Amino acid sequence: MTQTLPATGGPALPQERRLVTEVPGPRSRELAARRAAAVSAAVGSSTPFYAAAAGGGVLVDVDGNSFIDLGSGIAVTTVGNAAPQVVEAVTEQVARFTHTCFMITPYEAYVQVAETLNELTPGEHAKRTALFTSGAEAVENAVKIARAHTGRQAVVVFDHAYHGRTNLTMAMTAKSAPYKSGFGPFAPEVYRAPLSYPFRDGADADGRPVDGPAAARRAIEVIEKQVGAVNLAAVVIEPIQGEGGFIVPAPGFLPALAEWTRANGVVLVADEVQTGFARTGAMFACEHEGVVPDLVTTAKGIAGGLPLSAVTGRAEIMDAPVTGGLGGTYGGSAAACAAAIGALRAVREGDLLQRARRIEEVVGGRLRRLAARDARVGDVRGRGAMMAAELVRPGTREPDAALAAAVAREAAQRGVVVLTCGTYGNVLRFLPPLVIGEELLEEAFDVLDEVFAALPARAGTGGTAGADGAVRAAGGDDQDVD
Ligand code: PLZ
Repeated sequence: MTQTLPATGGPALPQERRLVTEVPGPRSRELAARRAAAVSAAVGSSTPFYAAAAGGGVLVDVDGNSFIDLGSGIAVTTVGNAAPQVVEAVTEQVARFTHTCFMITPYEAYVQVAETLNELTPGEHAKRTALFTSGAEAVENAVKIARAHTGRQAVVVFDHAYHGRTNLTMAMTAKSAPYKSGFGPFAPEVYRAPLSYPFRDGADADGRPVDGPAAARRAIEVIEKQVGAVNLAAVVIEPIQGEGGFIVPAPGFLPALAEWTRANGVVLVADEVQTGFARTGAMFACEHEGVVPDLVTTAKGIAGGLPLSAVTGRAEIMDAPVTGGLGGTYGGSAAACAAAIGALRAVREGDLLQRARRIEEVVGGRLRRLAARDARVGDVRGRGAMMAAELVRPGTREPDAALAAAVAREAAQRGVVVLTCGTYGNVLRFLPPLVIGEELLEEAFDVLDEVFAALPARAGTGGTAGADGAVRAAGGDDQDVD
């Protein structure tokens, strides 16, 4: 059955869950067949349906089904899809000019975005910003800048880290399949330290719980013994890990690391690509612990869906590379900069920091209630509109990736888009657009409750499905859409 499609996206779309065909419907199946013949099989997708329009808290597919969106295109459409402020700013910009290349003929929007990020990122010191296109590119450039500033080469990253898919960032990303497997050799001088992962840290050799400061001591010991501060340009960390499983380090972990990097002249880079720009209920996740990084990488949410990324940080570090050393044809493109200016307007006009905090209450409450009656939910964590449930075999901490994949698949069948993540592929993550209506959000969790009730306790807990799912992972998570 075909439906008339809405002419535009944005918040004007009816804010409802509506299934008018099976999922995927006939038009999506047609597109899937064309895709199979045209698109590399190495590019995955999490949902089996094709998008036609999106806005507010919904995604509408080409068959007229309307899904509640708890993924925001992996934490990108924070201000809502096709947000009016973004659409207006981009439309106005592309009608004036589409491209000059900032490295050839500069323009005001780039400067304005830099000024804004300098003002918004943590710390009162003098700052500078450079703009790029993708999150991975921002991380690569942060490393280049830190190396130029320190004259050192080594980079420390953490267990479960995700920093991208380019050559340097593959080396920095922890998980092999699907991100790295078969793609080596990887960039040298990247070292991995243990993270603080409260759900899995347990106790130390003396039986004491590994709290934040203890986890930081453990990491610093590895860094000092295996790398040495004199060789170390940068420590790069996601203040809340994204793809690795929405891991919130124990309190005190980040501040202790920050103190150590400061004392040792090492550049602390906060990778806020996923956590940044209002997502966690603060403009940047570092703020929750009062940590002031030397450099911050941003992307995703900052431009309301257009490709833009940035490195922002201490002026003396940012100015260290030779002039012409940073850049790119599209870095800070005019349309993306206009979108970023619109997205920031949307955050302010919609009081979206407050919305993110409210979403934490609603989603956290729903997940804790689910965990209280279903032992397969081992841990509930996150901040703001970046919440997660880690799934395990009841009574253990053994990851249940197959269950996470089954929940996401079944939720999509019922009209709710839920993403998975985690090194073990067993984490459900919730990243709704901050503009989602509260009733719609509650409805999504009613559906999730139904899904958990419908999946018998033993379903999806068998054998190797988890690892298999990971190998065939789609963009950004371990869902298996077959
Ligand atoms: N740093 C913290 O979360 C992107 C992409 C997942 P790009 N994460 C989602 C996938 O399967 O590709 C991300 C991130 C953090 C860097 C990146 C990289 O950002 O814009 O995807 O390059």
